[in-house]
Amino acid sequence: MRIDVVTIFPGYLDALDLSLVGKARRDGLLDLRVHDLRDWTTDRHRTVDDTPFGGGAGMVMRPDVWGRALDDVLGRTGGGDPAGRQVLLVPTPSGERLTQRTVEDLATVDQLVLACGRYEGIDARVAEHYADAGVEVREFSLGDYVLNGGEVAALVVVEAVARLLPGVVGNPQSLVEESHGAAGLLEYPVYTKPPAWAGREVPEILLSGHHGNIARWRRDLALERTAERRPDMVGTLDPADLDRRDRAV
Ligand code: 6GU
Repeated sequence: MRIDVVTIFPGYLDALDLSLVGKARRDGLLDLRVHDLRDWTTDRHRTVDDTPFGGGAGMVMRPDVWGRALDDVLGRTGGGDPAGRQVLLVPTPSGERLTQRTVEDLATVDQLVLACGRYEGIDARVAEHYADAGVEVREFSLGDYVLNGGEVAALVVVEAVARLLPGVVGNPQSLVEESHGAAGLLEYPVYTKPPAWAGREVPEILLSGHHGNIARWRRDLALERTAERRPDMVGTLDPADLDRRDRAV
């Protein structure tokens, strides 16, 4: 998969050289390219923003600069059909909430482009223009709080998507039982050695070697945790699926 990130702070994305994402890049599983938006400016000051029409506080990012950058990165300059499915992702606190379901879908596309806005955001015509040109455009938010720009959201998307690409996570089984996975529950608590620490013992059942009882205990705790911490998620569970999974442990 190819992922392009366009930002005025390319250094923010340096962390993507590290850990599993860095290894995926070096192994050729992920073609990640970070671009400086100012490379597409034409004036001496390398201006990317201007004052908002209609008045108000702050600055808005100019559509002409973004248009040149995105045409290049999406391969829409110099003719020729761009290959495959392209998704333009625009991080913004006014977007749709990003979920694991969306991330799973994004992991199947050929090219993801992240357009990181700063200030009060990007001129609204940019998203409309690329949607009209046949690019899937998704404006997304991480949650109900405000960040200064889209760079942290780009880090989030790259990491969440990259770990779903074939070969990136060593043991694919670790993708199966996690929070926000197919069961629709938060993950159960986990423990490792030593069996006693700070006066606390690991739950005895985990040392019993009885896999059936352990699976039952883990499912009970996942249900309890989800009900306590995320009552909103409980409402979305399908009772028939809950029963089916309950009978399976
Ligand atoms: Cl995606 N961008 C910004 N600027 N703020 C956010 C966000 C995104 N998600 C939550 N807050």
